Amino acid sequence: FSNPTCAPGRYTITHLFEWKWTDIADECEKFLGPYGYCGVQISPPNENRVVTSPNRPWWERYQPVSYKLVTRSGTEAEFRNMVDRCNKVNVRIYADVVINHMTGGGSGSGTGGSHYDGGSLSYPGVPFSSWDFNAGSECHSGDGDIHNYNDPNEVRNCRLVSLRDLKMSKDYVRDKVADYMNNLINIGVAGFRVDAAKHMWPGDLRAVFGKLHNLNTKYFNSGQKPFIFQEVIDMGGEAIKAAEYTPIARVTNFIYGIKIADVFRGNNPAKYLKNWGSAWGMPSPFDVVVFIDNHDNQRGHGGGGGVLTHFEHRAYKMATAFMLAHPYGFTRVMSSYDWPRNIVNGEDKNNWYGPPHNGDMSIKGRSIKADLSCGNGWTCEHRWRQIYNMVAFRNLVFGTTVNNWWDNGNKAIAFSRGNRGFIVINDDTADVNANLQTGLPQGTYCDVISGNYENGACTGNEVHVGGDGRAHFHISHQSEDPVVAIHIGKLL
Ligand code: LAG
Ligand code: CA
Repeated sequence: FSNPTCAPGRYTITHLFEWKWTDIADECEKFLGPYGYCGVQISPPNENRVVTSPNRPWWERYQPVSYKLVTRSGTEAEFRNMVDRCNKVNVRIYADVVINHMTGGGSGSGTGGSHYDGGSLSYPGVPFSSWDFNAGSECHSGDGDIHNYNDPNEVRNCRLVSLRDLKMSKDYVRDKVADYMNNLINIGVAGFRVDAAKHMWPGDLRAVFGKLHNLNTKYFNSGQKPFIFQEVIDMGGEAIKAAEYTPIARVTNFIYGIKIADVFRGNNPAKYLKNWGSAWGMPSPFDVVVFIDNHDNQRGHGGGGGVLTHFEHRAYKMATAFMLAHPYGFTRVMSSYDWPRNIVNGEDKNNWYGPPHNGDMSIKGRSIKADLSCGNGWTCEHRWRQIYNMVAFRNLVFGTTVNNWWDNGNKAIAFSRGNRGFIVINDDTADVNANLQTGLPQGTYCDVISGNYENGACTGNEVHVGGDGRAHFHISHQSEDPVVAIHIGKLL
C-alpha cells in the first residue's frame, strides 16, 4: 500500500481542505492536471454530525454518523462526478477516512439525514450499535477517555476527545469499514489518508486493509493496490511508534515540519540540511508522506503548533521550495482557507472556523484571479507560483540525487538534482553573491521562483550557466523570495 498511485511523471498531492466536490472537479481540469499535480487529498467524504455550536466548525467532519457519501462538500452524485473528471485528467483522489470512531456524545442527525445517538451508541445509518464499540472491558482509563499517551492500550481502546471508539477487533466492524473503503475504491479513488491511525491497533488495520479491493480498472492498471498513508503522530516522546505502522503502509511524518520550521525561522542554520533525511532521525523516505503543515497543526490542533503556515508566507515559501526540491519522502502541499486568527495566551480562539460559506452555510466556491491565485477567502497555496513551479521542478528531477551541495557555512544553501535542476536558498542575513557549480548543461535558464516561462520568454530572472556548469547568483537577503530555482524544462 506504500506505492503512490499517481499517473506517470507526477509526484505531489495537495490537500484541498474543506473544498466542495464541484470545485475540486473544476480544479483538476483547469489547474492540477495541467500543472502536474498527482492528486488531491479530500476532506472526509462520509456523512458527519452537524455541529451548530460553534457554527459548522471544520472539525465536525471528524465525527462520522454513517458511510453515506453526503457532506457539506457535496452529494454522492457530485462526488462520483469529481472522481471521474479528475481521473480523466490524470489527477487522483485520496480520501480522508475516519474509521477509528464515530461522534462524540449527544444525538441528532447527520449531513445525510441519518440519526445518531452518541449516548446509547446508536448509528442506524451504518448500522452500528453498542456492541460495536470499545467499552469497560477494553478501556481501563476510568472515564473512558484517553489521558495517558504512555499506555498503548489506553490510546487505542479508549476515546480520543470523547469520540465513540469503534471495536475494530470485531469482524462486523472490520467488514463495515472495509465495505466503506471498497465503495470508494469502486467509485475510483486512488487511496486513503487514514485518520487517527495511532488510535487503532496495527493488527486491526492490517486486517481491514487486507479486505480492500484493487483499484478500479476503468482508471488504473489491473492489480494495483490503493495508496495508504496512516496518520500517526510520533514526535518521539510516546509509547506508540510510527515504526509499528510502516510495515503496513506509509505514515505521515510530523517531525519533518517541526524541524523544517526550526531551520527556516533561522533557529537552526540551513547548512545542516546537507544530510536531511534518515540521518535526522526520520523514517525511510519510502515510508513517509511529508508536508510543511497540515489542517490540524496549522491551527494548533492535532498535537501541535510550531510549524510554518501560509500566515508566515516568506518562510513558508522557502520551506516548501526546499521540500519540493529535496528527494526525501512523498510530498503533500497544504491548501488552506483564511480565518481570523485570535491568539489569546498562545491559543487561537478561532481555530474552529469552518470554510468560507454563504448565508445558508453552504461552502463558497473559490474564485480565481489573473495571477492564478484564489479569492473568496481561499488561500490556495497550491496555486502560488513559488509552489506550483516547484511541483513541476520535482516532477522533472525525479529519480536524481542531491549533488553539488554548497553552503556559506551558515544559512545559505544550494544543491542540484543530478544534472536536471538547481536551487539556491538564502535564509541568511547577508546577500548571496556567488559563482556556483550547478551541474547543469550550458544555457540560459528561467528562474521559476521569480517568474514563469511563457510563450518562449521568461517573465522572471534569467540565469546563465556556462560551459563549465557554473553560474552567478545574487540573492538579496531582503527579497520576499530569496530563492532561485532553475531546471532543464525551462531552458530558453
Ligand atoms: C485526527 N487525527 O488523528 C484529525 O486530524 C483531527 O482533526 C481530529 O480532531 C481527530 N483526529 C479526530 O478525528 C478534530 C478536532 C477536535 C474535534 C474532533 C471531532 O481537532 O477538536 O473534537 O475533530 O470533531 C471536538 C471538540 C472536542 C469534543 C469532540 C467530541 O473539539 O472538545 O470532545 O469534538 O464532541
Ligand atoms: Ca481506537
